[in-house]
Amino acid sequence: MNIQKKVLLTPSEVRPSFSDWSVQGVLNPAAVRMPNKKILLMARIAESSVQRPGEQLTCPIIVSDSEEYEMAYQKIKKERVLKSGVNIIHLREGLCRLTTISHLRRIIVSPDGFTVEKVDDGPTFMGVPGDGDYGVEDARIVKIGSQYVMTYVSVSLHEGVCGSLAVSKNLVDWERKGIIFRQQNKDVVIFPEKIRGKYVALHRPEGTMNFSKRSIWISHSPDLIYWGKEKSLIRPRDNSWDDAWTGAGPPPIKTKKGWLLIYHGVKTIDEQNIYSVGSVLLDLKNPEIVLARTPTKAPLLEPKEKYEASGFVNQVVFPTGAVPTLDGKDILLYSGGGDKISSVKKVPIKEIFARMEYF
Ligand code: MAN
Repeated sequence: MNIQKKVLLTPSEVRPSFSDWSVQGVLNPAAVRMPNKKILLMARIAESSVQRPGEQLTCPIIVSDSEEYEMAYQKIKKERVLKSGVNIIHLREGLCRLTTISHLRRIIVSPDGFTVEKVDDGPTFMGVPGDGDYGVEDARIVKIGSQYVMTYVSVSLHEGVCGSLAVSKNLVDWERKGIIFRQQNKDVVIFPEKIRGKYVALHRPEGTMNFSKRSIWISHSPDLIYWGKEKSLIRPRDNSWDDAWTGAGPPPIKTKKGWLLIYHGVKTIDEQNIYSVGSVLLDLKNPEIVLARTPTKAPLLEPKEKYEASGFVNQVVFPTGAVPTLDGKDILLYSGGGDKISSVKKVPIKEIFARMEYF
């Protein structure tokens, strides 16, 4: 597929929150078109604090719920570490800790979607105790009526990994509404309008007692806060690029043919997780009906660019924002690459439809 693509931001272009911290990733940006036609991204900035060799690990934890970004440092003795990965540390007592802490930062992009015009100097939206003590990650933004609705992953001391919600009228001031999908849950996206009188979301329970593989679920709500009437909808498929687990990408886009959802699917080869991208088409009136899906034989996009094949985490293309171009012919797909950079790809909508298998 011949598509226009570009790395939008790399860690060195983002100022760390504290002078002795370093930015490891500017990744997984939410994207929404603003009234002035420019595009706003809310990217996840993953940072690490300085580790002093020989000492115990220090793990930052947010301790202030004011607008100050105030940290304490939990000290973890090396003997407590069972297994330490690039982005996560498993402790002997069964708990885990992250090697980075993330906040969300606002970035303004030109109307054509390809030029970064401004990056905020410091955190725009960060965790607070109980809502991301260990950070906030992987936002998605959707406009519902006159309100912007942001879903994100909150990683908290007592609540673990949850799907949380904040709303805004102006994309500057956000009102926190708290956890909407309790632990363990990620990749929450909300449809841009009510369907049959209810708000509809897709989300991905992580599970702890796993009887099934992790998949994308559908859920309904009268008010965006209380969710129910749930079921698993878009599941991993055997012998496919998405055979390990699936998770929603950006919020679904309304098209004449149905709701277009771009999602990520993972395949694990020799302990290496490979994050690729596919799409499904859901019925406009009843999104529980899947009309079409990218076939099992090949994804729509694979992590084949250099900045996706190797990064902070290798083999990852992870779309989180999708904005139609002004002429409506293409989708500007904003993704994280290798858990390190943010990229944009201009994908013709026709191509996405042509590459799906219709049921
Ligand atoms: C996984 C990865 C990390 C993320 C944690 C917590 O380990 O997705 O990037 O920080 O989960 O959400």
